[in-house]
Amino acid sequence: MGRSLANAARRALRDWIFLAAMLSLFPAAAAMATSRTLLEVRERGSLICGVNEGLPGFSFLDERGAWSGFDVDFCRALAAAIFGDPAKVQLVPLSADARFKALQDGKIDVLSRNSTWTMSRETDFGLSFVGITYYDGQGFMVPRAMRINSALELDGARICVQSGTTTIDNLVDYFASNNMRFEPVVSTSTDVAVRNYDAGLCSALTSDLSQLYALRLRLSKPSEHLILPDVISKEPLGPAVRKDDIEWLDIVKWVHFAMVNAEELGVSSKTIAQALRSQKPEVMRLVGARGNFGEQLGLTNAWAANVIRAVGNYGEVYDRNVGVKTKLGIPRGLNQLWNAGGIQYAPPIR
Ligand SMILES: N[C@@H](CCC(=O)N[C@@H](CS)C(=O)NCC(=O)O)C(=O)O
Repeated sequence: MGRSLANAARRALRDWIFLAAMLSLFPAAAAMATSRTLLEVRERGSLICGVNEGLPGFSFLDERGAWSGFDVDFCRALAAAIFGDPAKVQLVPLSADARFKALQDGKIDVLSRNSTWTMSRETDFGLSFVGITYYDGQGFMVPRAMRINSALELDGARICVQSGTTTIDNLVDYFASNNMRFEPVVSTSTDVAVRNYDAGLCSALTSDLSQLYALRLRLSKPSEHLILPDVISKEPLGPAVRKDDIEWLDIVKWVHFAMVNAEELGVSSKTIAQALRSQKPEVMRLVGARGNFGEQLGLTNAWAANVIRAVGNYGEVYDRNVGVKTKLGIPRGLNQLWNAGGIQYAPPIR
């Protein structure tokens, strides 16, 4: 009897100590949830974002030294979410071969460079893709003079392609599965691939379709080249981060989702002032008028409003950089919102 009482007392004491420890630890645990990368970025005063060395519409440096593009805008959106200022970003141009190692080695905080999400890129380099900002697929460009209508007519062709890409692997698979042969003309940079193709060294240039639209603009006679209708792969493009900082992954992921949700809710850089006065619960949560979603990420509650004011919602970024009114002229297609015929779909902020 005496012993069971003593045991009960011991158990009660143990439970009490456990509870007290939990209660005292909990706020500390919440504070510890702050991303290490975020702390470094704040300390440094700018975000370091890896981008393409030069791909019109996605990441492009003009003669006046100004960067523009869909991927560059994502870097700016992230800077706006963190600092309230889209200019607090250093862009680091990276080749296809160098990009994942640069991220793994901590040379950049995030990679936003027309990169396809594949399993081995995550497992080999210790990375996580944050989402799919652009649904793409691989295609072929050929001179119109060849008078072909399908990639299946390319048996035996010389094909210009870039190393360090999913493109080259898909090319091998596609020709093998269709019992066709090809001769690869491999370059380590797009510049060389385009120059080789323009000089007539290959009958076709293969790349992600979005990139073919961009690269066609660089040819001496763009209108003389045709992008074939075949789409031979899935190329889900998106930003990537290192796997060892899940709180950072959350920040980058929710910036993308906030931009997609903003478009769905009709909140844009032009309507953000009205949105801040909105009484719609979903809009209020997005712009920080209800809840503390930004603080939960280690940011301020104005995080998404700052992104939308500075860079715009997903549709604005698409239209400005690659949409039908730009030189690239790429229809929204799969990148239309899910409720408008596409597959861009973001989890709710709630
Ligand atoms: N999405 C594919 C292809 C990405 C890629 O790097 N494409 C080349 C061909 S256009 C490119 O952007 N090159 C630009 C460069 O290396 O500067 C991947 O992630 O592997």
